[in-house]
Amino acid sequence: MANIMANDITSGTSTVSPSNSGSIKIYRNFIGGEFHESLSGQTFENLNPADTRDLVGVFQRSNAQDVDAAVRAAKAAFAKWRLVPAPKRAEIIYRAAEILLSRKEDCARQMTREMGKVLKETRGDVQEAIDCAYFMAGEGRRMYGVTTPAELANKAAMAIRQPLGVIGMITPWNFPMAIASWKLLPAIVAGNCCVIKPAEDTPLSTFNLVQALADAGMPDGVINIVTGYGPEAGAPLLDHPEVRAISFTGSSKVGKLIAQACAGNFKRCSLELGGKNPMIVMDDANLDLALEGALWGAFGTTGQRCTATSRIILHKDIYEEFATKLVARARKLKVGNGLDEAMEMGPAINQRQLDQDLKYVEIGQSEGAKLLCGGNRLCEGDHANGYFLEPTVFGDVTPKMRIAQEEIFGPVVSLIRCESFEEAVEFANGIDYGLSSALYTKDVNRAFAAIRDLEAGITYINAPTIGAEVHLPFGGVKQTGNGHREGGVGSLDFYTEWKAVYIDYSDTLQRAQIDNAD
Ligand code: UN1
Repeated sequence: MANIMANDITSGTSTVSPSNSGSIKIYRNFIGGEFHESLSGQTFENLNPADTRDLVGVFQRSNAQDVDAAVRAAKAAFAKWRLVPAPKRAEIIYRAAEILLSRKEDCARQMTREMGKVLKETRGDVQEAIDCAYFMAGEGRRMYGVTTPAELANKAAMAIRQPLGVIGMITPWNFPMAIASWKLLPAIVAGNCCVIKPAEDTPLSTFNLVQALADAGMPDGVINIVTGYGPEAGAPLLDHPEVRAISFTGSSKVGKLIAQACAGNFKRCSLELGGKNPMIVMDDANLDLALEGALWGAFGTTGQRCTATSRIILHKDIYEEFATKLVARARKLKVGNGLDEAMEMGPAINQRQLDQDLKYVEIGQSEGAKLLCGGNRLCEGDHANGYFLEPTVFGDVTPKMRIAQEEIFGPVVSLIRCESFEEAVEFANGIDYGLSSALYTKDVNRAFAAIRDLEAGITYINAPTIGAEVHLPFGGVKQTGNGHREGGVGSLDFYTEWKAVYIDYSDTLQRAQIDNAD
């Protein structure tokens, strides 16, 4: 099988990183089972956000010509891949799951280096890809369609799933392997071929995932990787006439541009966008449990999840107690390089994200919220070369403040006081987004009312807003997306076309709606 990992390049070049002991890894685009340098002749560096002296690798800065080559390779592979029986496609995915399992620790460590989140979490990210692989391998043996009686005698009717062709994927940096797996695995089990453009901050984890598939026997060209920046390497995928569908996870702002580009040529497009996820804590809740949930939901992954708990709506009777306890615990969180097992929270992904977090700290203060803890960049000692921010809690936030409305994507959480359950639900729903939501209560009636009334694609009862499992639908309402779901069987709906099939075995012309009308 093609080894798609980097060739070790003996250095001597000027880009050698001191912490890489004289050798750097250069990764090439993976196209048609081979490695190609970008025709742009340019590369970019993938740096560790916890320590920017650590160069993870050098990747191709691709352009439209590279994308075109990848799409052509995918199209050529599709001619054969579509004819491989789905259970056979699934066997490759199953084997890839086993391979990934054996490489879990290495993949997690590499992911922590490129993405920053702590090892416990990167192990979880790799595990999510493994789970997705096992699940999608099962789908290869199901791929259920529909058989149904025809309205005419001696006629059979059914609906079957068919692949689309070449799918373009643009993936984010926060779950660099899990989210790539949510897209790639249902796509290929259904018989499609893919071109994936991973986020420029975290391309290595996509290589690690695709390497496992290649080692498991995936034919050349079924998945192609083109690295680079959105406008240069992502945009050409949107415009390419041979790309039948685009799957994107990222910001609502970019999602709108993608939807517009796809609308122009009727390209199917799946968008997983922002969130501003509320956790409601009622006066009857187990407060200790809610506190653990809040810490994990708000500061896990440094708040860089679309599902992160970014608003905590507290019943007025428990507000003070909860706020005091949360602040005490947030102050104690160990922030640092995720490769150190003792750390609980890593850095922001890059300078731009850190700047955005800091900007919202200012915005929150200027609009009258009370900064209860955090808000500062950590830049002394071990933090000196990374993008670290203190876990930040704002109190006395009102529902229409910008920090309660806009996605920050950092370790910044807003506490909002409510008078009643009804008001909490109103606040929870009073935003543009609708991805995840949570309610802490012991009252089963309220729990079911919340499940019914919270405007979100996901509702947790007595658990924080993060922690989706791969066999359930993942996605949201309102500005969070355009109605598609990843995960679960439903994800196949995006990656397949339904074909209706009629087989008339009557040996006569039977006209539907006419010959059986009376
Ligand atoms: C994301 O928030 O970007 O549910 C994805 C979760 C993870 C996936 C999160 N399983 O938090």
